[in-house]
Amino acid sequence: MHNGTSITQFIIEEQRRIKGASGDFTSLLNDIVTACKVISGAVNKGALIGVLGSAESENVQGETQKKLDVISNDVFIKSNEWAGHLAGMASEEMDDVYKIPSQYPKGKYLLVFDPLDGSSNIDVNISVGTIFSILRAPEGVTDAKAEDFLQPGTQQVCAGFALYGPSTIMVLTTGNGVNGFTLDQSIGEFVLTHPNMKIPADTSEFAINASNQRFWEAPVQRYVEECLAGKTGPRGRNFNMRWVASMVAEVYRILTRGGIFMYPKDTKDPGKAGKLRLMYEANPMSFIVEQAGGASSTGRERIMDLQPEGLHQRVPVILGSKNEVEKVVSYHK
Ligand code: AHM
Ligand code: MG
Repeated sequence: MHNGTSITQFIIEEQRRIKGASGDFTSLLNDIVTACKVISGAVNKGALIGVLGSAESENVQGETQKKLDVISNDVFIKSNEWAGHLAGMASEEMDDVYKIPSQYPKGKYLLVFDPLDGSSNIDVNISVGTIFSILRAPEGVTDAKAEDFLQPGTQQVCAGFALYGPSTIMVLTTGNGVNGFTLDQSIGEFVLTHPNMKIPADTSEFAINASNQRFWEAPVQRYVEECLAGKTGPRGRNFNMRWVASMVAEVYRILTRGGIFMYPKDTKDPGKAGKLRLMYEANPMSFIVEQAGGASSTGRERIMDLQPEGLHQRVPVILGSKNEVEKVVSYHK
């Protein structure tokens, strides 16, 4: 027996505070939690059940899919299509909107997700995770099209991610702070272990893929150079650096001890504004980070204010401890 609050209890108690809530949202969130537990199990068993390695297919962005990318996407669809809460789903691993099959009832929410973020790390046994965002379907829409999903991040009803690391952790926000839950494998339930997570406003830790340095713009060059100069440089203190190449792991670290994460605009591929995708990476993570007291920007504008132009649109991402994000933004002015 655990003595803490289970995620089920937590979600139901949140629902009670919302007047007139039908329970639809609670039930949707429960299905998402179940999907994450299934994915956690598959990730954990890895080579034992033959799920590592490439699926020998490509997704819409031309990235080679891993077997676990495809499996996780299927798990998310199967867990969430049947219950009648959704008018459509969209994911990193599917070119177009996933229509709810005709035999199932439709609902008022839209679900967008990255089924397995950081999948380049799967085969080397480094943390990966699932990111999701819930939006409301526009009034009267039961069979959502791509344009119905293109709502700014400020419209998100809920955002969360599961992190499959040494522990499996679920981080959630519904716009009322951020809470973290740890999966107790012995009872198969997430238990509230990190209530009201807050990102410290200041930090001496930054995360960026330095192999792209020659492609960065001047403001990011300046910021990183000043951090690297340490105690005798303009910042007057030493900075530490981390790069996991799993956004879920970086954001969790920042929620735990602060930090700044950057996948900025660069000139590596002039056709791409950044690497990370707005709808199922940048927006949900921005919602979580802001709810924990942090900030999130492209360097030029608040990410959650962006009007999305496509399901798989890429954006520059600079997020984390507020004062550092604001410093990088000020260098862009
Ligand atoms: P993915 O969704 O295909 O895994 O890509 C997103 C990941 C992020 O988790 C991470 O921050 C970034 O890509 C790492 O990119 P890089 O390999 O260029 O350092
Ligand atoms: Mg991803």
